[in-house]
Amino acid sequence: MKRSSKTMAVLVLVFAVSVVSLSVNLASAQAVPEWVKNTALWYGEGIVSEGEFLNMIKFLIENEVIVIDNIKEPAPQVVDAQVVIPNGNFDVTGAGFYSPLNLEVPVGTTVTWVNDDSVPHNIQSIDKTGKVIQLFNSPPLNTGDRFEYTFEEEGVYKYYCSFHPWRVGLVTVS
Ligand SMILES: [Cu+2]
Repeated sequence: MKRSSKTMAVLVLVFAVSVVSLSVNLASAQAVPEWVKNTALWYGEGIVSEGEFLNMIKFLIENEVIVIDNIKEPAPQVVDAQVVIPNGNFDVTGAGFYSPLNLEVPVGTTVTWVNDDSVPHNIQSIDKTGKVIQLFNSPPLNTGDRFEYTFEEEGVYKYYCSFHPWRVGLVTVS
């Protein structure tokens, strides 16, 4: 009798420890509905069918009680279609190249240029020989100003700043 009550005490202790760690794990999870617990119990006892048990798990996934990361739809790829004109871009000896110097985007992307430099710049599309063409041509952009252009056709597009013509950048559309 004494031995069995000792065994009981150990069992209770083990049970208590496992209950504590379980409730800690579940502290941030959503509550599991009572009927789900019953379904699990009844499934274990052979009262409900495997189909019902699996439906219950489906319910838990659909209602995000169980979250499985790789089942979720991949988020649409956000194309970073921004070109920063960095501080110091005006300086012919500096390294203030457009960032990125060659922006690669899919067809239909709207590209935004942002002037982060302390002086005005513009964006002028140029042909292969460096001559300005009327395709995407911005007014002077002061610090913080933006300019947008949507590229509807594939190609490699060159541009420069007419104030600082040594600053040539590329947009590659594919
Ligand atoms: Cu410039």
